Amino acid sequence: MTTPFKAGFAAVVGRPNVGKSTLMNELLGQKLSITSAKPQTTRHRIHGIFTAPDHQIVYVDTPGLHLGGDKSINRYMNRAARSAFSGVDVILFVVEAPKFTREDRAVAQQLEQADVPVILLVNKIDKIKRKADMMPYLQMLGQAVKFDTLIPVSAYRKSGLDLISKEVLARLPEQPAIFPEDYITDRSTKFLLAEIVREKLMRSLGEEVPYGATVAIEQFEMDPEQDRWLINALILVEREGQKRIVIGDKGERIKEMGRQARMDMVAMLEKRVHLELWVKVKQNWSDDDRALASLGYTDL
Ligand SMILES: Nc1nc2c(ncn2[C@@H]2O[C@H](COP(=O)(O)OP(=O)(O)O)[C@@H](O)[C@H]2O)c(=O)[nH]1
Ligand SMILES: [Mg+2]
Repeated sequence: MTTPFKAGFAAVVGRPNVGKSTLMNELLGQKLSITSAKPQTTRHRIHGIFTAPDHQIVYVDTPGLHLGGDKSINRYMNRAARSAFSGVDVILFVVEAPKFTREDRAVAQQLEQADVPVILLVNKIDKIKRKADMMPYLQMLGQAVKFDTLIPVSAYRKSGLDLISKEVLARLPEQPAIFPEDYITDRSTKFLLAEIVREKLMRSLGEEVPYGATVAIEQFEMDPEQDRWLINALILVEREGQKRIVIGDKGERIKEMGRQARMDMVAMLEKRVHLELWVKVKQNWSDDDRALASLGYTDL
């Protein structure tokens, strides 16, 4: 007798910077969602699809739920995160050991209303040097969070990942695959390319600029003569000063970002890539609903 096929959605939620995107990429065994040490790197909801012979798990990575910040983009990100609470089969609530901040508590409170099981993932346990320090932390979490099961994990060490998929699978309904088996995401290649450039921006720039910057892919076509992709990416910033910072001294910074982005694009497209980066000032794009929509910040 063959086992029945199981499929469903698992939302990955939590405050910014706890490692949601890193975890999803590790669970997929593929880099799909961009990550950086800066909070609010993930701005959109993105599906990561994992298909096995007898099941399909659709992970839903979300922007971190955050307090403060009242621009259109903050509202957009919180909306995108909250919308993942419903219409899923299980919620993976990620926190980072040994912390539990005001923002974590706010997420925990929102999840009390969730009508699907919550699996609490305690990530970054590689940072805990003494095992004894974990006990009081886990006890505190037991008081503060309503969850079905708790799994300590480390995305860095790839520990606990098997247990996550096992626990998710146990909570998925029997039904056919939701997406065709060769799908890895619900997002377009163009979207993923823009995200790659945005990751390099987030990683390479100082505190101020990243939140004022976004990326649009203006050209993405095959150059048949050279057998390579031609990609033009436009980096939008909010002020002249930011443009100078992005470009860097003698264009060094943008050159280095372009080099790193191109390498990721080659890995993703499995073909040679010619990438050009441009920087343009567009004031207030992050607090302008119309500008956001034209840049792809539309609710799904
Ligand atoms: N030490 C440690 N750092 C991690 C781990 N997982 C993620 N990080 C780091 O935490 C930061 C935030 O990760 P990211 O996935 O972008 O967080 P997100 O905002 O929740 O999606 C990045 O610098 C990651 O490299 C982990 O297991 N251990
Ligand atoms: Mg993220």
